[in-house]
Amino acid sequence: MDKNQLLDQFKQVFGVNGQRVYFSPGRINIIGEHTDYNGGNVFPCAISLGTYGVYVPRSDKQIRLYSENMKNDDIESFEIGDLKPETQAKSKWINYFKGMVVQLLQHGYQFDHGFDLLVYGNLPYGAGLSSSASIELLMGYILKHEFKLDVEQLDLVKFGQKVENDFIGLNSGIMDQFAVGMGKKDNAILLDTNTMEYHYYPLELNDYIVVIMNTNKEHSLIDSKYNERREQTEEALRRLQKGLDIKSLGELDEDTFDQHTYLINDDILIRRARHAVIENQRTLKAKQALLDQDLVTLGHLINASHISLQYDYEVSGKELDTLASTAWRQPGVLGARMIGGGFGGSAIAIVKKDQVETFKKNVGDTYKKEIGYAAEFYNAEIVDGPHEIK
Ligand code: GAF
Repeated sequence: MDKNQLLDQFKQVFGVNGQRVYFSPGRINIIGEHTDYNGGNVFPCAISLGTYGVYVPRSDKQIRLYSENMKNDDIESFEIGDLKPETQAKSKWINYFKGMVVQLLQHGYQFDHGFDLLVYGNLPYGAGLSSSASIELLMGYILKHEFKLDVEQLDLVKFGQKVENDFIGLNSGIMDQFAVGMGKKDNAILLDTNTMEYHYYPLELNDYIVVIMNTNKEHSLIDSKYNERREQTEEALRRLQKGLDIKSLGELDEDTFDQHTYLINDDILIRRARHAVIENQRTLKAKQALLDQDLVTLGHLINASHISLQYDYEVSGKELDTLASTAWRQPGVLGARMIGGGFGGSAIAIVKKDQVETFKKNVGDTYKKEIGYAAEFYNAEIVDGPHEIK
């Protein structure tokens, strides 16, 4: 839907003209998966698929929300000051919006009136492209601008993570909200989640582009083993701390880790922690490879990331493995891997521009044959974080 269609739809739903239209991106991650809650590095970018919001103020204290993506015509609403998450299944989607209002209220920000908001996402839900962070930061950005709040963008990012942790129940790290909130056109962001230091690096891939491959297997991280993985790496860290003076797995290099696995003394926990440690090292090497324009090495690191997520971290699955391994066999492919939490969702591949169409056809055909339904492909366009659409 373009801006005019969104405004038309707003008029039809709310009976008045929408005042402003906002956009918040989704994200991909070049490399650095399941490292963000282990004090490691991540290397994500914001993408042009995301969430739109059409806004008009109200004179009362109601916040009313309508989603173009829900399969019903219900307008959901809540009163500013109502701090409890929605529990009814049909209303739960508004918790990502409501959670952000609650976070801001809890941090002392005030809203003297409500508003109507129509939202529309072209980011497939459950596709591992961070539709939830996109929504949280859309709401944060709208609130900041409409109510002229003196709040740093980085604080909105942190509030978004708190919404996931405290309001939704997902013990996620900060990567998704950071990538969405701090996104910069044509750049990947290297974030050290230990120190929160970050740098932008132009994603210069010359004759290559990033292709997003959506398994169309919806994943819900809440129902998945995401929180369990986090507990496992935390337990491995506690055991390592008996002999090592470290605060996170991200502080370890490969050799030190290998010399101390006896402290962990559990095969599964060792594999989980090994992924976190080595993936962090891979992420730093990938940043260097990008700087050196050594795209072949970048591709190898991306492939190694998938293998580690598949075998050591065990967050992949038949669908993601089929996409990655089929992609690896195609001409003009430098690397491919699953991204995000896993168990479904999306993968990425770095593909030579003039081979992209053949790539999509070949991978699409094999996927359909092996999995039984179609995957979807998008060319990734790297964009800025949340903004108003003028
Ligand atoms: C999900 C989480 F929300 C992120 O914080 C991150 O841990 C990611 O999975 C895995 O790298 O997207």
